[in-house]
Amino acid sequence: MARNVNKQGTSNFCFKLILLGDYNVGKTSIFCRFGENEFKENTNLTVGTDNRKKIIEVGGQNVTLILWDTVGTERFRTLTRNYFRNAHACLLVFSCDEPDTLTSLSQWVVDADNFAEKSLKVLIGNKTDLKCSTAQEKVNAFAHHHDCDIVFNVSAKTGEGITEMFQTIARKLMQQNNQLQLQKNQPLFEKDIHQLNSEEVKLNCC
Ligand SMILES: Nc1nc2c(ncn2[C@@H]2O[C@H](COP(=O)(O)OP(=O)(O)OP(=O)(O)O)[C@@H](O)[C@H]2O)c(=O)[nH]1
Ligand SMILES: [Mg+2]
Repeated sequence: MARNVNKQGTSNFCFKLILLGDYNVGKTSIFCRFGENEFKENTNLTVGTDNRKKIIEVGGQNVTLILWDTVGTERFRTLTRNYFRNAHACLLVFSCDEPDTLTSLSQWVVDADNFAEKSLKVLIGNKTDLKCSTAQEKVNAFAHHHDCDIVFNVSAKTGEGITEMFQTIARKLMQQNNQLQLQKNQPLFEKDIHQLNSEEVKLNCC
């Protein structure tokens, strides 16, 4: 993945992405693959939230992605809702070897629609290195029914599809941002650009 910042070390776009889905589907593993490009066989159940910031290059432009990991366990659900605020994309993760985890994503879609209304909805089938028991037709039908904008199959373990996924999400968000700028005739992320240029980037800038 391209990580170079431009000459000034600045980025013109800043997007907040949030990982959602049942426990054990691999949210933290995707998070670690994104952040450190590593994978651990034995992860602990996530009990809080964490975030990682990374600047990637898309079409010659630097884009800051801030990825938030959340906990999938039902009893922490209300806590997770606090992290939806200002999210540009909700990454809805299921495990392709456990079809039930796709079904239960519909509850997370309700939260995404309620708490991150205008965000991009990205459906992600993780663990493609395992035997996949979720039919692609079911995945596509789910995406269609729930208005998901993009569908990906990835493996946090092997890294397959991960780079392409974040590149595509960033590109799509940049396109949306440009359209909004054209409509409003002003940069949507002016505040973020200013913050990033001032070298006082706070992780909660988005
Ligand atoms: N084979 C395989 N195993 C994976 C993959 N991604 C995650 N795992 C494993 O699945 C288990 C759960 O992964 P986590 O990343 O902790 O899942 P989570 O969604 O963060 O779970 P919670 O924090 O409990 O919500 C771990 O044992 C991981 O090693 C993958 O792509 N392939
Ligand atoms: Mg986790």
